[in-house]
Formats: sequence, structure tokens, C-alpha cells
Amino acid sequence: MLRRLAPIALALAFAPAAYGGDLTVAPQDFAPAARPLAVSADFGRPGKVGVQLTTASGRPVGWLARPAVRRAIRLRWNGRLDGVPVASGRYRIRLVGPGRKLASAPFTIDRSAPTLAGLLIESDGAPFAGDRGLLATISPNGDGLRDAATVRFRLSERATVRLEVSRTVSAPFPIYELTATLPAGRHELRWAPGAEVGPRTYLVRLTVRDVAGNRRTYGAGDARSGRIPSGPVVRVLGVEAGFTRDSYAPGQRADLVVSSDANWLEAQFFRAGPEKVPTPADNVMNGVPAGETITLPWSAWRNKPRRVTFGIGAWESGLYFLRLTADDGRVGYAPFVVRASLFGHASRVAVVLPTNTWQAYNFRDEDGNGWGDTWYAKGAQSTVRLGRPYLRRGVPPQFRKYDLAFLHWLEWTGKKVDLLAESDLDLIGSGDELAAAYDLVVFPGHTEYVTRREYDLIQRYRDVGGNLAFLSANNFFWEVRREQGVLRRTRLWRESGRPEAALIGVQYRGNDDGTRQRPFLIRGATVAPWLFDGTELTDGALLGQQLGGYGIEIDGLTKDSPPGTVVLAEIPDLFGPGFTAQMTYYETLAGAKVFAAGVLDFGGSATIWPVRRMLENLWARLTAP
Ligand SMILES: [Ca+2]
Ligand SMILES: [Ca+2]
Ligand SMILES: [Ca+2]
Repeated sequence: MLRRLAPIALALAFAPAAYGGDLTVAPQDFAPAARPLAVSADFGRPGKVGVQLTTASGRPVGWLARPAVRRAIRLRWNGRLDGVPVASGRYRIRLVGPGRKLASAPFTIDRSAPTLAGLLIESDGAPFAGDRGLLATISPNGDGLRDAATVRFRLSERATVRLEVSRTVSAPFPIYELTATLPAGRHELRWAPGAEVGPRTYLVRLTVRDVAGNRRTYGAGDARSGRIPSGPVVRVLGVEAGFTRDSYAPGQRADLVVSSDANWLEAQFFRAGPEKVPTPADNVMNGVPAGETITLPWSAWRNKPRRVTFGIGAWESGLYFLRLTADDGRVGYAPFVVRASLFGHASRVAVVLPTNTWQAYNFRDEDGNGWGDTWYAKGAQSTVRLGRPYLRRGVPPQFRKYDLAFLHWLEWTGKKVDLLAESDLDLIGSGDELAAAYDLVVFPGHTEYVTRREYDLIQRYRDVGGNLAFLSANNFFWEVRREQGVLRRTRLWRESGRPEAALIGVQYRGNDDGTRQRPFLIRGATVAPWLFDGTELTDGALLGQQLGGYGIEIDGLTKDSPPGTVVLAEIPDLFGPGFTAQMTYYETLAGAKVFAAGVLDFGGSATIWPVRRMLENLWARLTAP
């Protein structure tokens, strides 16, 4: 831009051979918001010279520099006279000597950024339900229906337009950019991604810049400003499917809501955990079939969601999912818990999946503003709606990393448990009832968000002697309120006088997103030999080096930890001095036995040696009432 402008400014400069110097004024299109105006001139000999701003027709407006004796002019002007901005328009810079005009050069002040009027986005084909002016649904599978999105607008002046398509977390991450220099008038820009672009919403931000450098951006740079949409959003549709509840009893009817523009879908139920095949990606669920494949004709539902009702079989309690495969190969998963018909009858062990935390970390953007409907989108909201399909084709966040290995361990070692969603705990009247049904309650995953009722229930269960195992970290950290299917994050339990360590043994100390991970150092082989039996682990031995260590989020003892809490293993100073991860165990006079892993990813290592043996040992001790 500058390279092109500079010769123009020089060419237009009025440079009389006589006294008056080689006046230059740049840039010729001057945007005070972008950069200052540079005025320079050299004179052969000192003389009294001032620099005056005039209108294009030569009427004086004011002085940039009052007349004084000088050999040269070198000034930068910010577009203000006596602090007052000079309006947009055509002007001249004039050098003025005693009683004469020496030289002058024209330029323009442009204070207005280009605008995009009538900004909207459309797909190729009929709108999908919910599409509106700034939201268009596409399905880039090459079938001719909604394969691309077109942004339309009327540009107010000649400008460079940059279109940026971004996925968002707490900031936009561009995945596609397009830049075009366009004249004033109506235009359209198109985004036709390949089929590899994952299903989710994408923010389309448009930045327009005129020749002078004035710029304006349409589309929010963060979730807080994204509450009021100012730019287009594209929703890439896959097979979005979610059951309206996260848990069902055998024989119940289950409603599934599906959005897809496939011609037909194949549906099959699976049970997660028993399978021996590896799960290679965060957007894949594997399992063993729990029913036949059924084909759902879908051509009547290509423009709107459809509700389909299924009957839950007489299945054992576990984590199940419906896998939907479209005719073009697109896949969606709809996971749900099958709980026991009668709590505690088939098994005296309950395993509670972290269903609240799954939804808290679910960046599914249902309202279509381009930002995830979670407080983790930063600044957008303090609520999350339960029952939203999970973002990555329906797979719960971090399921593969933190949850799957423990399900494998249960199934591969033949453990029978009652699997529960957190909402199922509402079906149990009291901690005493819970203790009557179960000898052990396991929280295998990251159970960060719990309601007051859940906290009370588990605390009472412990108080009357119920055994607990926490295989992750940062558990029971935030209080959430659940109202009409929505979780609202309120405050930290430790700030309302209920520090988690008093229940769990340890509590959250820090998070470094997994930057530093190290193996545990065994500390408790002498005081708790039962846990390490058969592992050959002794005090001072390392645990987890084959994984590259543990960490991510870590817990440690506090003054609130129950008396007699022992450290079984620790990772000293993992996140710096004093930030030590601690695996702990305590027993109470009432007979409760409570284990806590102290790192986020311990349950996620359930199938490796010697962790699987430690879990066997833990199981043997904690399933005994
Ligand atoms: Ca302008
Ligand atoms: Ca399509
Ligand atoms: Ca949103």
C-alpha cells in the first residue's frame, strides 16, 4: 500500500525551483486513525516559513506550524488543530513566507472506515431450520445441497475486504482466509470448504480497509462481544444427535433429536467399554453392538430436526451410544447411561460418570453466534444447557483421555457395576439410602461441577461409612445449580465453607494444561501395602513413567484433609515449589475408606501395568463394606 502511494504523493507535490523547497505531503489519502501525515520540505537558505492547512480552494483553515525562520520542514501531523479533529475532505498543505505563498500540495483527510450494508450469509439451497440473516447451515459433502456459503454485502467505498473463517474456543482460530480489493457496491464472497471441515459453527469475520487505512471489523473477537452478533456464522452440519436425557432405565422410551441433511441414516446401539479395538481420536466412540442396524429414511428431514423415539432394551447398566451413519459417511454419536432398574441390586458398586463436567466443557454452539454455549468460552455466559449433543460428533469432551480406559478396565476384568449419570443421584433419597445400596461409589472422571444435593448426598454417604474412590482430580470444585435442564455455575465449594479436601482427602491445587507431567513417587508402600501388593512398587519407586508422567490438574492435602489421611504417592513441586500432586487415602471411625488419585489422568491409565493391579487392590479393599 505505502509503496504504491508514495510515488503518487511525490508526483503531486508542488516543487517550484525557487525558494519553497521540494514540498512532500504523504500519504495523499490521510486516515488520522491509521498513521500521521508527514510533511517535509528543504530550503536552500534559512527563511521565515509557516505550514498552513487550507481547503482545496485555498481558504486558510489553520497552522500546522506558524511562520518561523527555518532551513527545512519535517513535521508529522495527527489531523487535529488546537486539539480539534479536522473533518474529512479535500485540503492542501501550503508553505507561507512573509507576504507570499511558496508551494502547496493537495491531500485528502478520510476519517470514515468502509461499511458493509445489508450483510448476510446464505447457503446454496434451502435454509436449515434456525438459519437467519447472519447464520447459514452448510454440509460440504459435494451432493449439491448446501455445499457452500455465500456472504453478501454492499460496500460503501473502495476497500480491501478480508474474510476470515474461524473456529472458536475463547478466541478465534482462523482456518480460512480470503482477501479481495473491491469497488463500492454490491458484492459476494463464497466459502466452499472440503468435507474434512468438522461439524460445528464457524465465525466469519470481515475486515474492511480503505486506501487511507481506516478499518472496521464485522464479527466478534471474543465471546463477550459475541453475545450481540455483528458478523455471519456458518454452521457445518454433520449428524447432530442427542438424547433428551443423559440416563435411562431398561425398558424406558428414549427421545433422540437428530439434525442432518442426509438422505438416509443407519442407526445402531453399542455398549462402550468391552471392545478391544483402539479408539484413535476424540471424535470417535467404539463399543460392542447392543442391537441390530436399522435404516431410517431421512429425505423428508433434510431441512429440519426430527425427534425419533427408541425403546431402551433390557440391558445391563453401562455407557451406551447410538451411532448414526449417513449415506455419505458422516457419523454422529449419541451417548447415554443405562442405569439399573433397582439401585444396588445387580452390584454393590456405583460408578458415577462426570456428566455435568462433560456438559461444562461442551462447546456446542446451539444459539449460532459462533461461540460455544459454555462459561469456558470466556465471558459469554455462566450457564450450560444439559442435553446438548457434544461438539465432536457427539463424543463427550476428553472421553477418550480420561474416561474410556476405566470403562475398559471394568469390562475387561469382569467387574459388574451400576453406572450412573450425575442426574441419577437425584433419584436416591439420601446418603443413607445410597449407603444401603452401595458399598463403593467411584467417581472415575473429572467431576468438577456438582450440585448442593450431590455434595450433600456423597458427604452423608461418607459420614455413615460409605467408601469412595476418586480417580481424577479437581473434583467437587464448583457448586452448580440445576434448574430446568440448565446448570448455572455459582461459586467454589471451598468459598462457602466446604473445602473439598474434607470430603476427598485432597483438593485442587493447580492446572498447567499438561505442560509439565512427571511420574508419581511412591510414598505409601509401607503404610498402605495393600494398594501396592503384587506391583513390586516400593517407597521411592516411580509410577507412570511409560505414560510420560501424570498431571494436567493436580490436587494436594490441606489443613482440611481428614485426620490420618496418608500420602500414597506424590509428584513433588510439579508446577513449582509447593505445587505437589498427592494421591491419598483415609479411613473414618464410621468405616468409610476414601481414595483420591490427585491427578487428572489417573483413571485414564487404568489399563496399564501396574495401575490395573493397583485398581484391583483398591477394588478388593473398598468393595468390602
Ligand atoms: Ca473511508
Ligand atoms: Ca451438502
Ligand atoms: Ca453460542
